[in-house]
Amino acid sequence: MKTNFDEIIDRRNTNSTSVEGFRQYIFHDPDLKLPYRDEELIRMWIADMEFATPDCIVEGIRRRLDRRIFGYTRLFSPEYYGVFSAWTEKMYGWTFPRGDLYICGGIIPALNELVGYATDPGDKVLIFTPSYTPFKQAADFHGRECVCSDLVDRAHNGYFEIDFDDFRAKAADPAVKLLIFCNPHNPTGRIWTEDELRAVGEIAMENGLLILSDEIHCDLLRSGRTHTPLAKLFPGTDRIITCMAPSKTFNTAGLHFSNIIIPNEKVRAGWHAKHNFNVNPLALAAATAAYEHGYDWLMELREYLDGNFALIRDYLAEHLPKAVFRIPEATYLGWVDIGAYLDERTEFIPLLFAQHAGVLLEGGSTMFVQNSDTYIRLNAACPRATLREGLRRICDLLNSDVR
Ligand code: LCS
Repeated sequence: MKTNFDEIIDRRNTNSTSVEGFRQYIFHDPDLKLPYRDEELIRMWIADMEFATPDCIVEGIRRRLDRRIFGYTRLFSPEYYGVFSAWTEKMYGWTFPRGDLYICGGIIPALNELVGYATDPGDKVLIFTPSYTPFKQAADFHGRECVCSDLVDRAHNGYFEIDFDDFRAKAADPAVKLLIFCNPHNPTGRIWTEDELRAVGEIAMENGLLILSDEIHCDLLRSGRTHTPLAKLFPGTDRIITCMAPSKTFNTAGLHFSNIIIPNEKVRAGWHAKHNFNVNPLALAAATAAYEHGYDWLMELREYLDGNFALIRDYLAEHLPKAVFRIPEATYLGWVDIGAYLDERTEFIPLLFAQHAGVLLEGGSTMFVQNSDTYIRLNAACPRATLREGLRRICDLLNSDVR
């Protein structure tokens, strides 16, 4: 492997949300005191990586820096579409017309906009739960009621599925007009099968729903897996809006750049009327370099993450045998049911681990909307030594009397 993913990189004093923002973001308390110094904490929470962005991207940004002027920038030349659509063709066997591609400063800002263009007052928005909380917030933000369909882990072995009876019933509510769909799914790590994707699309469309398919995790797969864009299975439909980004894949979330593919005229009209089309020239250079040159690095990253997940599986099996965990098919996020070890007095799982283990992680229902009371989410995109120490602390705490 050319890349040294074991390297520990100092992120202090970079205004990193992971390093400096956890008090506000997780605990809503900028003055929170913990019995650990900040540099002693193991950070396994927010979904960015402890790995350096690949050199090819840094070089792409550097080439753009050398042009020295960073004035207003928009997507005019066909270069970026060519590079990104070549990536989607190579990776997923799917492309889309150039005119459908829009750039936004993040998928969350895009969802926040799109819910407004895709729904009217009184309409409801459907999501699967547990969910990345900003999906619900995008509905709340517009005053649209959010309807949740709980995923089910029938055999309680960490394999989550859609409850299609429940989904069908909720999609049939005439007020439900929009599905925000996570493909692959954060936090359960599922890559939905083609049959599942077809069923989701068919049920949604039979009931006249639009679908926002958030595919931000689509490159972060276990080795040998493939991603199927939902829109690939429904060629010709204008009812699926696809969101992808280089940010999770290549650890560039701070550059704020995402691809929003909008074939739908109504939604596009709203976007054209209100969206700010400017893009950050350094982010555009980074995204272009990523999709043009980032493939080999990504394959190495996948291999390293495979190893990290094998470590989590083995460590938990040995030290926390009653935890329920399955290596996720996608994402770098492990979803672990620790219900067998929790005391009913535990009010906020992240605080338990921050105070008594010095580990920052997300967990419980307040962080994943619902259907996640006894779960923790472990970000495995860190050097193996960091991961090992995090696991040790988590297991030691759960095997002690403190919880
Ligand atoms: N969509 C999903 C499904 C995500 O998981 C995330 C980041 C985003 C969108 C963010 O997109 P952006 O606005 O950065 O383009 N997920 C995070 C998470 O689970 N914790 O921290 C960030």
